[in-house]
Amino acid sequence: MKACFMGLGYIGLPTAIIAAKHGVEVTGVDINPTVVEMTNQGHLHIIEPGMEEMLQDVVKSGALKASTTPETCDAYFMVVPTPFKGNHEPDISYVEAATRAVIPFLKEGDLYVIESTSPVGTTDKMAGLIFELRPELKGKIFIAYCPERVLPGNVIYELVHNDRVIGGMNEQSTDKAIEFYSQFVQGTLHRTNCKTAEMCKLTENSSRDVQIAFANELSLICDKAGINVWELISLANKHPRVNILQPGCGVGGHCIAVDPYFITADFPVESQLIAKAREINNYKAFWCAEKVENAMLKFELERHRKPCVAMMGLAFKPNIDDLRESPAKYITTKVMQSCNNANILVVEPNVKEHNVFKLTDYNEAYDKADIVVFLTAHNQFKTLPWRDDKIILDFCGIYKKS
Ligand code: SAJ
Repeated sequence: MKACFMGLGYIGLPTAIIAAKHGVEVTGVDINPTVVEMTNQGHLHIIEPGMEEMLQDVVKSGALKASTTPETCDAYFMVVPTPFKGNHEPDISYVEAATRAVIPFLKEGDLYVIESTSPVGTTDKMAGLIFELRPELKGKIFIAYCPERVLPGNVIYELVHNDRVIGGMNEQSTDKAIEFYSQFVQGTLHRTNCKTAEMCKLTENSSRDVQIAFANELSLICDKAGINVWELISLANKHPRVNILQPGCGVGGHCIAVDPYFITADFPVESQLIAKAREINNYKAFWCAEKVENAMLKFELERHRKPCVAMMGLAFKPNIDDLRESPAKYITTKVMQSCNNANILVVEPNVKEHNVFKLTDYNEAYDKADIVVFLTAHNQFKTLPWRDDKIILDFCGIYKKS
């Protein structure tokens, strides 16, 4: 079995590696020549614990090779990004480009799978494109949608052990895709059609976004009411049927802050709650920035000097180095702009250097700052003792009980 993975990013590369490890002959394709070169040299261009050793194994054994162009295989997987455009409309141009690139190689009996998070109807659209250009393949190839569900940082485990949803264009396509994934997935493979599988991925991430929005809304209410939101949530969660998530400084990353828009763009009238959740989670970041700016103003009025402010964390969630769509980065930028960058110490212990922010060690920043703003709940920050001589704005629950 020869498989071609179109896209060697955070999902495509690990999946290609795991498939290669399980006996599939894999060609990994990426438009970025640096990614291709690094992969062929056994260097991982993404950060994922344990993955580089696996990459080296499969490159050495010849089970995986990378290229900037596809080649003839038996199965083709589209694992490219689906960002959104300025107006929050999904942009499926990468999926389309990847599909166009493999169309000339398709032959009878092949499997074509989309893994990229996609708006409902994308698989049908791509099938239309394939059969428009290769009408002789109608009814002769297998087409399915199979979204990934892995959590960055835990990819090796989750790629193998998570259940997956597999939606074929017809029963035979679902069978064929299940046959492929069974080679390395130990979780249950659940059958459905492609539209349901597409919507399932969007539903999973929208569900989490809505639940976080509820926690963030509670945090705004509690701030006004003078209630510790962390204590409140922990008490409410003692109810056997209540399970509230944690508030933070907003929702970031390339999945939960993006995917709900794929529903709201296509179903604007029906998706009221999903759209509102996006608004609340975006607003939370704006609200945090305003809180910091107000605290700085108050400090200056009371003490007749400008405060030194430590912005603790830039990553979009704890204990990672990923800054994509990060609310912490947005808040830090907004606060820095409000004071012409004066006296702001930026801290991100998981990143060595940044081309925009000058980074300061977290102990040093905590020590120097008059106002300390906790944006991301990194483990390192939890070791810092509470200090009464500082103004602490804890947006991510470092000191849940204080
Ligand atoms: N967050 C909160 N409060 C919480 C939990 C998360 O504010 O209680 C924030 C985080 O700080 C972060 C954002 O939400 O800014 C998203 O983080 P996350 O850990 O919830 O999710 P991601 O984006 O790393 O990964 C998600 C996962 N989806 C679900 O949990 C439903 C993952 O399984 C998916 O594979 C991934 O999206 C994806 O690729 O779609």
